[in-house]
Amino acid sequence: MIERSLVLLKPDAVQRCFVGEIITRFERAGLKMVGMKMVWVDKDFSKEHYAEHVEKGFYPGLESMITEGPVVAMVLEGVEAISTIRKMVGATEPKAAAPGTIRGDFAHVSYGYADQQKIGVKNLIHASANAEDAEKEVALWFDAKEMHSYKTVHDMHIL
Ligand code: IDP
Ligand code: MG
Repeated sequence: MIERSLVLLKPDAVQRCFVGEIITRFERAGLKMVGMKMVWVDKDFSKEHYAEHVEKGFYPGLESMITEGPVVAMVLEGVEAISTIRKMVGATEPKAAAPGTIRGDFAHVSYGYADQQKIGVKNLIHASANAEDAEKEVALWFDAKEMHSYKTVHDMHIL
């Protein structure tokens, strides 16, 4: 039941200096960081990561948004981590994201606004949607040697 998920703190999160606050939420929940690095995504890599969206109308704005500055990429590990992290992240549209979620607490914009501005909706964070995506995304972003197994103090109490 221990899962790994790819989490990206998108350029808006990095530029708004919320990296620490967001990582703290995952640390407090006892999720373990098993990989982490800063990456400036180019257009080709964006098309690989967002392959399912490339043909959609909002893709050009999404590509500009994800390539406009570096992201912090992480692999987080924990019990049923994929769905737990998605719950902590909240709904895709910040306007709809519940208070207490990362997107609901740190943003408020709507799809309508993002589409009018022709930008991807700035919602701070990406997290793998399901086990199949997590496996693909972790392999796309991280080499095996960039990931680490170690014990945290949480392991004793949470697992
Ligand atoms: P997710 O990030 O919650 O998994 P997806 O539907 O996979 O959401 O969309 C990927 C990203 O594309 C979103 O996080 C958001 O930044 C952007 N996006 C999705 N739908 C729209 C839209 O309708 N307008 C503008 N940007 C969008
Ligand atoms: Mg998605």
